[in-house]
Amino acid sequence: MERTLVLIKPDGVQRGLVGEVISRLERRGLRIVAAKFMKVENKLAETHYAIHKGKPFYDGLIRYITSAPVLAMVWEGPNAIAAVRQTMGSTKPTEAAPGSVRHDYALEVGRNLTHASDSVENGENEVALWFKKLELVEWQREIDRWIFEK
Ligand code: IDP
Ligand code: MG
Repeated sequence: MERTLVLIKPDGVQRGLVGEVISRLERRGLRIVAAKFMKVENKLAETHYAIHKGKPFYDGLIRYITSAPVLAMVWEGPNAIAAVRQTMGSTKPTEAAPGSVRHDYALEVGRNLTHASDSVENGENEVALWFKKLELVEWQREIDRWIFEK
């Protein structure tokens, strides 16, 4: 079962979109594994976004993600990486598919509300970066067999 790190970034929290984003992931059928509301330290932000270091938007990105609390979560399910990226929409809100979170609620790439892991490998690494093993909850739902084929 794939796992993905989802962040509701500071703009999503400030705009009161936490419930909306969680609701969309729940309705999609994904299963929540972990959640924590937190202020992001500079060091965590820099590690998480290390791949973007040196890019023109990097400093602004670090300021953005550390500017106010975020809700960090882990979600799982078959094809969770692709499913959550699709639910969030393309990085640039004006290129995001209609019906996606970024299409429906955002305008600018630098205020695009959420993060979601972009590959299985990055998902595993990001989950390990943001959460301790004991914070990850293994559980089943009665309805799982009506959502997960296997
Ligand atoms: P992703 O969040 O869809 O995976 P990435 O390309 O990994 O997108 O970029 C990470 C984050 O950096 C984006 O979500 C966005 O917040 C920010 N970002 C990316 N490109 C730009 C830009 O051109 N200007 C400002 N911020 C950007
Ligand atoms: Mg990314």
